[in-house]
Amino acid sequence: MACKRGALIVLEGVDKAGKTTQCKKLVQALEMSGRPAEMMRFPDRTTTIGQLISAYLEKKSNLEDHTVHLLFSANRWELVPLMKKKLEQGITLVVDRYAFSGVAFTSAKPGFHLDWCKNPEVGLPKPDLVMFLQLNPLEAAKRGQFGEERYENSDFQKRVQTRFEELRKDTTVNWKVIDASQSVEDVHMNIQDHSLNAINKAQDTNVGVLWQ
Ligand code: FDM
Repeated sequence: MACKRGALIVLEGVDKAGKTTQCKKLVQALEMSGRPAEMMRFPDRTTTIGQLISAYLEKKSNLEDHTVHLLFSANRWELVPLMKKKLEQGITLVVDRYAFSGVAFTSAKPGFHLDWCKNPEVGLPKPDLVMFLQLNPLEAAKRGQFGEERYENSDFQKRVQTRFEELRKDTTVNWKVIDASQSVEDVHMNIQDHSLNAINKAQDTNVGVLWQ
């Protein structure tokens, strides 16, 4: 490796847990401390595949459930070359949702098994750290109503939460659970600590391979 690689850091969590706010704050803090960092989010709605997904989420189109699962996965795969390049350049990537959302959301639908859902994600770059922003449904409700997009209802979100719990049992992934009911600043400090650790550890290792 010519320079020390960046770390792949993922934030996952239920709706209203503050993932996007925290991703932005983390990138800002890393940059301020002289560590190159960029934010990414999945789905990335800017690509051709991402636009299909976006129309589906906005309920402007309907897609068969297996098909949309594979599109979400393809949307990650199409960005892998760019992600690898940036990591090699020493840029830390802070990612808002990743394969874990992919598996948790689809497997919350009737008739979907976790293993089938994981399959297309096998081989993706493995995050050095996955932080799960934990917020109970009552706290989440206090933060406002659900929006109008697909999946934004409490019954479905509860099933998604259960699937995330299942995924967090996997010790091959470096999960950290963050109490998202704390203040934005306290959550940020917590996230920053874990991230600095992961960045230091990642520097001298190769990027791992997810679920393989
Ligand atoms: N989602 C997100 C999936 O169903 N599969 C995936 O692979 C990913 C990354 O899409 F409801 C769902 C999760 C959420 C929606 O919303 C994306 P945001 O607000 O853009 O994160």
